[in-house]
Amino acid sequence: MLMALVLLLWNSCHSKHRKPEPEPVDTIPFVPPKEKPVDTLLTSETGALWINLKRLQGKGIIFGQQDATISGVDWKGLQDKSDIREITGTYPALYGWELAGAGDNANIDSVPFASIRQGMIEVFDRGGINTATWHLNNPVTKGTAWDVFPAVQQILPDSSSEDLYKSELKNIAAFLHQLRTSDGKLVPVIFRPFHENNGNWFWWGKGHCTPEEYIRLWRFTVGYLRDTLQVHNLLYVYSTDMFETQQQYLERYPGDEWVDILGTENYWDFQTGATVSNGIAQLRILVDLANKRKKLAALTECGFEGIPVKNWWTQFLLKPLKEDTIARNISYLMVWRNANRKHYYAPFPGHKSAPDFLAFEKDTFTIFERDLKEIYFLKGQTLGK
Ligand code: BMA
Repeated sequence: MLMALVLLLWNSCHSKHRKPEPEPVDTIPFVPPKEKPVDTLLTSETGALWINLKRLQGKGIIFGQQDATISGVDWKGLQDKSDIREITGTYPALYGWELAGAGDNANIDSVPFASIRQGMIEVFDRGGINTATWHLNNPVTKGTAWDVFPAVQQILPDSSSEDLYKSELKNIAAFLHQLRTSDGKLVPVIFRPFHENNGNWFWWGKGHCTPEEYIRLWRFTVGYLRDTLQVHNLLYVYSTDMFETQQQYLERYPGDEWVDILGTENYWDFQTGATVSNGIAQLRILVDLANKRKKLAALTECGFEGIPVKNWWTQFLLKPLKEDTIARNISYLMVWRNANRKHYYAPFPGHKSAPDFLAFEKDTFTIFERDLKEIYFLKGQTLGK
């Protein structure tokens, strides 16, 4: 009897210590990283923005437009005006700006940097959010961002044109350091360099640099801005164009410690009912990846040029997003600029989608500037450690 008990005990202890079966590689447990921004020395307003965006997750989607106060259909130049406000009475909550050309008087779309600076400060003072793209000219050929000569390998540290690239970063940093309000606060910016990285139309895109080169470029850019040039008012967005799988999305991902927001850009899938579910499927992957990593997710560019479908805003964009329990957790979406009567992505007074856009704005799930509350203040919460 005693012997049987001893044997039983031995067996059970022993089996507990049996060498576990090796885990198949794809089930290695995922250890979520600590919740902290890329830059732990963020200014308090930038840190508050990051935390408050997290608090807003799932409560609504922030709506943005590129160049919202810089140009509209039939007008140009920074004004207290935006086509969106003409229709809804409020500005978008998020404003996109183009920083390529920093160091010169004007950006690549001929917008003076003095106006960009003033506009970004005004946005901050009104409680809106600024985000910036950087269609940096090809640093080697001096062609545009669309000149796909493979420059990345030549601008990486220890390469022939390293200094050229560093001087571009110094220009960007100088601009960002000057983004100060009258009471000395630095304006936070959600920075989205080297976007649509899986497309082949930019010099940093697929086919013009390897994933390893892209990743090195990204890490160098962030490290140089943050640690060498001491820029502490940026949140960093990594963004692809359309993709199909997690693996594709992550092909050029530089790692969790280098990214705050996971973005994607998709102009196609939301245009017709036939493909909307593809767009939603990608956002589901994005939100899932972001949540696991304690990051944010965003549809960093989308839209329908000319908005030829009159109920596009509520039926093709908002409805599918709102109805999907996962995709609805993206933090923001941004449509592109209203440049002229051919190239525009938001309605203007008299446009056939204007009434639907008004309904889109009135919906409780969209966040425009008047709906944003104290995004730069923290109430009893500090940055994650
Ligand atoms: C593109 C177009 C161009 C512009 C570029 C960078 O999509 O709007 O006219 O130069 O973005 O802003």
